[in-house]
Amino acid sequence: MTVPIGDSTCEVFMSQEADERFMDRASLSLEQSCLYERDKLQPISPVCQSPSPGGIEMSDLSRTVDDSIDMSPFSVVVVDDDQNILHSLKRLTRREPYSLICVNSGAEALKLLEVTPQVAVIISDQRMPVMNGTDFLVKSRKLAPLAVRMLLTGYSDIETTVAAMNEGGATRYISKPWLEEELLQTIQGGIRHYYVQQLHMEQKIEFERLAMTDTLTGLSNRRHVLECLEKECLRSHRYGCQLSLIMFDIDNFKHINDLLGHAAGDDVLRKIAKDTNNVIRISDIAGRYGGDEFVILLPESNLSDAISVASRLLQSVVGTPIMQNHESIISVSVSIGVALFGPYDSPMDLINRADQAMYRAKKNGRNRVEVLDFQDDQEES
Ligand code: GH3
Ligand code: MG
Repeated sequence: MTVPIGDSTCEVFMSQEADERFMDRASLSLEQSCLYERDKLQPISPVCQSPSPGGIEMSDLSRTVDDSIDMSPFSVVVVDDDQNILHSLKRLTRREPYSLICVNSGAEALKLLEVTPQVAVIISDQRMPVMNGTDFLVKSRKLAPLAVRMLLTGYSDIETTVAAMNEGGATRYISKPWLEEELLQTIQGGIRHYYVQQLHMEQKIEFERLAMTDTLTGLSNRRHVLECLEKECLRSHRYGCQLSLIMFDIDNFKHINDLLGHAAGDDVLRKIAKDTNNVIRISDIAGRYGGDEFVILLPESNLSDAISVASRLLQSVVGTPIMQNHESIISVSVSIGVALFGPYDSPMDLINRADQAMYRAKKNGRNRVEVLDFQDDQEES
């Protein structure tokens, strides 16, 4: 089929089972109409499991992955200015589970990479007019950093191959003419390698998320809040932007634990976290500071912005009591301290000031908001 990309079009050839899925995705992401031409070529024999004698494999993480991964969501992009090569590859991969997308030039391939998700393998010819394979592979790294890159060429000299690998990030070299079974295996190996890399990336993101999250409430943990505080204080010093901090603590929380049990106490902590999320902006950072004590960091906020967030939180907490076992109602309140960051403050000065304000709220009867400006310190001292 022909897919329009910008001012030009590209030929997209896909294996039989994958074409409809790709049509859906491509038509959605390209937001343009597509002309669909079903090819009439005959299927070839299924993949053979023999080892690959010719291809150079720089690294093979894929061997650690179960051979049975579902390859149908993945795409393989082939770039070659020779139409016959593209037709042969189309025929060769007709029975393969992944989508094979063929384009005539590096420029078309780059436009395609911008809108195509899950490109696992990029196979490029070396000698092409305008943009050669190495230049294309170098540029493709920005758009599809995890994709496995392969150089497919009939004219190999050592400099070209080295450049494609070192600069273009190619990890496989396939010579023309290719051995069919070897090429199919190499592509599948590339997809498995991509899958592993993607998995590692997802795990890394998940580990990072867990390292900054309080498991009970899902809010930021103390460490992450302090890291953010440090950054925001630096930003405030550098650019002179306002920064406020709210610190609050649940009133008589020990009572709740003693009366209704620790599990009910945990429910209260989760409920308070939910109330907090409901009153803050996306740019605010809410965290559990420890026990029943929470903080909200409010970048680009002056005292009156922070007081209004604190008041909404106070209302939200007392206004929505928790039902326990459909019978008893747990009424909770919080004492809130609000503080403004001063031009000569350190991060801990801001924390201490908010803590002082919160202590005042406790002292003055709980379920209330107290405020401390940095000028209050100066007046007091
Ligand atoms: P105050 O109004 O003065 O704050 O009184 P309080 O009873 O809330 O006193 P305090 O803040 O010192 O009590 C904190 C309690 O929070 C003590 C501790 O057992 C309880 N706590 C700390 N972490 C957890 C937790 O993860 N789950 C539960 N259920 N309780 C916790
Ligand atoms: Mg408390």
